[in-house]
Amino acid sequence: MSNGKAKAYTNIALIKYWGKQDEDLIIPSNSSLSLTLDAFYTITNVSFSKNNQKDRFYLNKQLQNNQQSKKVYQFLDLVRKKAQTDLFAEVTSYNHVPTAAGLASSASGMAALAGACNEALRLNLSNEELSALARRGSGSACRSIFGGFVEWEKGNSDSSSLAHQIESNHWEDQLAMIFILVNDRPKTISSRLGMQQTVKTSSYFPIWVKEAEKDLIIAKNAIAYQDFEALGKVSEANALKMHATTLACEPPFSYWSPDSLRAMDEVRTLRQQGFSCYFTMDAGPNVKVLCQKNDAPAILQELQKEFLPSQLIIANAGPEIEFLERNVSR
Ligand code: 2P0
Repeated sequence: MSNGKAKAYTNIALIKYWGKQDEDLIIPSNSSLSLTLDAFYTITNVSFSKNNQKDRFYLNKQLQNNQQSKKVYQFLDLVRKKAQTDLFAEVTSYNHVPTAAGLASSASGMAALAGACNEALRLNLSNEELSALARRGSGSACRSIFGGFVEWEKGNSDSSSLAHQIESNHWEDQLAMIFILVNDRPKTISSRLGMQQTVKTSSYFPIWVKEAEKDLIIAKNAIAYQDFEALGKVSEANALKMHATTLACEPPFSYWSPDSLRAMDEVRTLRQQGFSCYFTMDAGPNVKVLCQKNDAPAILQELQKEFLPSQLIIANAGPEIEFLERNVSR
């Protein structure tokens, strides 16, 4: 039996990943940039044993059915091939996401699974190699291997599409992200499907890819100069461009709910009042507000006038993946 355990933190993209050039290998059409956060994480234990008759996946103590386990089982097949083993696995995962947050994260989940498999099967992968492996589970997971600001270089092959940390002199420690949870219903279009639809049918997609590459350069410069306004501005603009692609799909769709619009409007109003804050949004209705740590209490206080305390969560920059245990007996 061999056992491995890892803890990985979620990340939120400031320059988004949206669209794949290779669906099977999960190679994106554009490079992306994210901030790893401390507030949400996954701890995963995996044990490969000849006593297992088949793969099993438990999430927060609940045994998941085949449909819910599909991505996990596909990932286990991949690592078995890599490690040249045919042992089945039991995967036990705990998602540390505040209840009703609607933020179940494939990024931290797949990164933790990749890390746990690396330990259990003694793959001895570097963090860069682990990033490329995690990517095969879920694209955004490759960024959760690293802490702070992270760039996922799109690359053009299985081994060249991976993430790395961006040197920032720990500037990320001065930033914060406030989550506005506007809706906890399960999303109707998964990000995987939303991207597919966009690549296939959105006339805005080719423009998106070009814009995202330009935005990435602006964001990296902003990080290099520790220019918060520049980083916030390009992040907000990039999120809006990503969401614009969905409106140009056939049929069109949107991840926004009425409350998302209300939250975005609130951020713009706060800015007009002199608060330095910018929003971003992913493949769901929640709105995330990027601000500087020193300003976070005052911005939170303003947001509390519009939203319930239970709808607001503050996150700070988070660390790289942590390997918790390894136990091998043969
Ligand atoms: C991102 N998202 O950069 C973008 C922005 C959602 C919107 O990465 O198909 O769950 O497994 O590679 O990683 C979510 O996409 O998709 C995502 P797959 P994933 O964070």
